[in-house]
Amino acid sequence: MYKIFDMPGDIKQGKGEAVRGGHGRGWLVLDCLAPRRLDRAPGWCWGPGLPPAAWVLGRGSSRSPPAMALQLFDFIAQCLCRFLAGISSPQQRLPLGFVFPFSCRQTGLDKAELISWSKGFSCSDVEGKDVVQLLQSAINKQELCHVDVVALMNDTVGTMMTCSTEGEPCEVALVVGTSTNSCFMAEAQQVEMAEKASGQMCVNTEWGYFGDDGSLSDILTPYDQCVDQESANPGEKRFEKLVGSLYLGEIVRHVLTALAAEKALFIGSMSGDQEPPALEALGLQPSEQDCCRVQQICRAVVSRAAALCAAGLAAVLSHMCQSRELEQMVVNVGVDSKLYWGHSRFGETLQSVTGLLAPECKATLLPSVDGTGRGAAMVTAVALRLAAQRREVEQLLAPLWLSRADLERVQALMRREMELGLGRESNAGSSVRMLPTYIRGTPDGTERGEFLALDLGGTNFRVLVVRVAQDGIRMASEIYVIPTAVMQGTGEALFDHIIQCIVDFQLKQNLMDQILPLGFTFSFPCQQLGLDKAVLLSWTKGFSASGCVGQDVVHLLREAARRKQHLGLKVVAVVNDTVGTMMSCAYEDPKCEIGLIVGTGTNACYMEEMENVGTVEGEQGRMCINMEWGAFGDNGCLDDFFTNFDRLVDEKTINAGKQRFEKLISGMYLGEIVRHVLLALVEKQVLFRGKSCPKLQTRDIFQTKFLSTIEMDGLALQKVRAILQDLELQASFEDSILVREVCQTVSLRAAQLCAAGLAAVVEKMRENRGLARLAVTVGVDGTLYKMHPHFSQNLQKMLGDLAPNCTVTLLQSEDGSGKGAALVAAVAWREAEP
Ligand code: 0WK
Ligand code: BGC
Repeated sequence: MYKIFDMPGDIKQGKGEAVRGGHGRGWLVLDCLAPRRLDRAPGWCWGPGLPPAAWVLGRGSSRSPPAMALQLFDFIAQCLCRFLAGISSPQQRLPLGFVFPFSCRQTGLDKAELISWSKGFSCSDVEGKDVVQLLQSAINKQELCHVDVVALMNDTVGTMMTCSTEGEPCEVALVVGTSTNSCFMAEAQQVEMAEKASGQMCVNTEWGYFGDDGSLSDILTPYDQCVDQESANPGEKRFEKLVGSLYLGEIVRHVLTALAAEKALFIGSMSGDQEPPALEALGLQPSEQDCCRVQQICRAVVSRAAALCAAGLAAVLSHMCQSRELEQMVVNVGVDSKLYWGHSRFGETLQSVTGLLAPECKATLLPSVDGTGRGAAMVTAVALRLAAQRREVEQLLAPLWLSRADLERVQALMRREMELGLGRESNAGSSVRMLPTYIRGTPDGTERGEFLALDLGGTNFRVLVVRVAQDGIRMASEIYVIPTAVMQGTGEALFDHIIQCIVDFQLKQNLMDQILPLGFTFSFPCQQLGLDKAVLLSWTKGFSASGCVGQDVVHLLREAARRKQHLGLKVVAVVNDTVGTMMSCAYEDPKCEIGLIVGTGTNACYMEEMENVGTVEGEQGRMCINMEWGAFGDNGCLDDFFTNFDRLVDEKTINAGKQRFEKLISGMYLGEIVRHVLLALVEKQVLFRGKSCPKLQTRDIFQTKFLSTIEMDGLALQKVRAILQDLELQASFEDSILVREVCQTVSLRAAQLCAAGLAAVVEKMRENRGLARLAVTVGVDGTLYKMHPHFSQNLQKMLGDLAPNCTVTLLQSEDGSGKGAALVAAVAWREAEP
C-alpha cells in the first residue's frame, strides 16, 4: 500500500473549469501506457504506447546499464518533442502530469521513487530513483525547457480523478489491463505511514503483489505456476498474474497444452512441441467440441480474473465501510479496463461478485472513457497550484533562512563587538557591553554554609535557601509571580514586592530568626562595581520599573528591606543569571567556564583572560565577563539580518531598537515572529485559505511554548490543529503543516544565531589560551532551551560546524542560577570572614 496524496478539496468538488481547461489553460498529460483514444480528452493528452523495445531496453543489450534508464526517458522526451512540434501550445510554461503505472514510493506530487518494474519493463538503473527527475532531465535535454513535470501519479489515481470529474465523485479506482491495481480514499488516520491524522488520503494498493507472501498458494493452479515460472519476475506479482491480460493468454495456453497432452483436446491435430494458441492460425484443426472447450476455458480464466478482482474490490470497499463506521456505503468505482470493455462477462462478474462479497456496499462501476488523461490533468492543475503556493511560501520564509556564510558573518561580527566591548576606549561603541563581574574563578568544592538566594529576571521569581555541605548541595525554593503591573510600576513597589516574597519564604522555611548571607541573581544588564554592588544599565524582558536604571540594585533591595523593617537581610553578592548558571554547573563539572541563558531573554558569560579586559585593572588570571549579548546589533551591525517580521516585533516592544539579538532568539519574542509570518502567509492567500483571523491580530496570542509543542516529533497534526482551533483558526491539514514549518524556521534561526554567538566565544577562549583544540563546558538554562524539542540539537550542530576546533559540552543546569548565586555568596562570605 503506498500513500499517493490527499485529494485537495477542490478536486473533491471536481471544480470543472480546471478540467475543462478554462481560459485556454492546458496541461500536458503523459500516460506512458495509455491506449490511443486518450487524445479525445480536453487539454493535451498523449499516449502512443511505448514500443516494446523501450520496455525491455536493457534486457540482453550489451550497453552499460546506466544508459538504459536514460534511453527510456530520452525516448519519452523525444516523443513529447514530436508531439509538441505537432501542436501549437499557446503558453510559455507547460506543466506536465506523468501517469506512471508502476509501484512508486511517492513523497510528493512531483517526487516518486520507482520501487520495482513490472509488465515486462526492466530498464536498469531506474529502481530506487526519482522518476520525475529522470523524466525532467530527459525533457531538458530535448531543450523543451518550457515543460515542467509538476505531478506524477499512478494510473489508478488518474482513473479515479478522471471518473470523478463527471460530477460523480469517485473514491475507488480499478485498473485491469496489462496488469491490475486499485486505489481508494482511505481515512487518513488509518494510514500509519502518513502524518495526516484527519480527512482522507488516496492510497495506491499495488495489489498486484498480493499473494507474494504465499497467502494465495492454495488457489494457484499448476498453470499459474507455469506462467509465473516463465515470467520475467517469478514469485512476484502473483495476484497480477491471475488477473492481468499480460498473463491470461498464457494461462489459457498452458491449460490447452495440458489438455492436449492428456488427449482431451485437439486429438490428432497436434505435434507434441507445436504451440496451440489462435487455433487455425496456429495450424490447428479444432473440432466443434474443441472450440467449445477452448471457449469454456477462456471464459473460465476471464471469469476467475473478474471474480478475483471483485474479491479484491470487495475487500477495499468493506475496509472503507468499516473505517468510516458506516452500516451501508454507496460508492462510485472508476474502472479503466480493456477486459471490462473487451469482455462483457468480465464486467458482469466483477459487479455481481463484488455485490455478493460486500453486500453492505452499493458500488457503481464507472468505466473511464478517457483512460487517465482528464484525471491526470486535474492532478496536474492542483500540483501547479500547490507549486505556486510553495513558491509564495519560500519567497516569504527565505529571509529567515540563514546560510553558513550568514552565520559565519554573525560569528565574526560578535567577535568584533566582543573585542570592542573589552577595550577601555572602544567599549562605549560596542553593542556587546562585556561587563566585568569580579568573579575570578569557579567553585572549587570547598564552599560551605547555608545561604538565601533570589532569582529574578526569568519566567519566575524564585526565593531559595541553599545548604552547601561536604556531601553536596540541598535547596528548598518557592516560586513567586511578579505581576506585569509591578514589573512596569515603580522601583520601590518592585523591591517591596521582592522583600514581601522573601519574608513569606522565610516564614514558610522557619528562617525568620536566622540572618543568612544572600546571593542575588539579577538577570538584567548591570555595571558590576563589586561583588555586592551592581548598577542597573537598562531594563529588558518587559521590565521597566521606574527609578531603578542607574541605581545599585543591592542598595534598592536593602532600602526596601529597611522600608519593610526586614533587618535580617545580608546581601553579599549580586550576579547575572548567566554567571549563576555557570557557577552552578561548574560545581558539577569544573570544565564549565561559560554560562548561557536562552529563556525569556538570552545572554552569555565566560571566563576571559584579565590581560584582555581593558576595562578593569590587572593582568593576572581570569575574570568572568557578562557579555549582555542580547543587545548585540543595537548599533546596527546586524541590520542585514533583520527581516520585516523582526522589525514588526521590535516596533511593538517597550524597548524598541534595543536588545535586537535577543529579539531574534529568545522566548519572549519567537511566538510573535511566528504570528507575523502567519499573518503574512494569510495575506498571500496561502494559509487558512486567506481568511482573515481576528484573533491572530492579537499581540502575544501565539505563545513561544506553542512552537515547542508544534515542533514535537511525531505530534499528530491533529494537535497542531487543536492549538490553532484555540486561536479560532480553522486549519486544514496543509495549513497545519505550513504552521509547523514556520515554527521550525523561526526556532532554527534562533538556535543557529545562538550557535554563531557561542562559536565566537569558544573560539576566542581557544585563541586566548593558544590551544589547537579547546574542550569546554557551557552551563545552560532557560525555558526555551529546556522545553524546545530541537533547539539544543540545532544549536550543538551549528556550533560544531562554526567552531570545529572546540569540543563544547552543553550542560543543562538543573537547579537554576539560584544555586550559583549561593555559591558566589559562599565564596564572598568565606573571603569576607576575618
Ligand atoms: C532559570 C534560572 C534563572 C534564569 C532563567 C532564564 O534560574 O536565573 O533567569 O532560567 O530562563 P527563563 O525563565 O527566562 O526561561
Ligand atoms: C538580560 C540579561 C539576562 C538575559 C537572560 C537579558 O534580557 O539583559 O542580563 O542574562 O536576559 O535572562
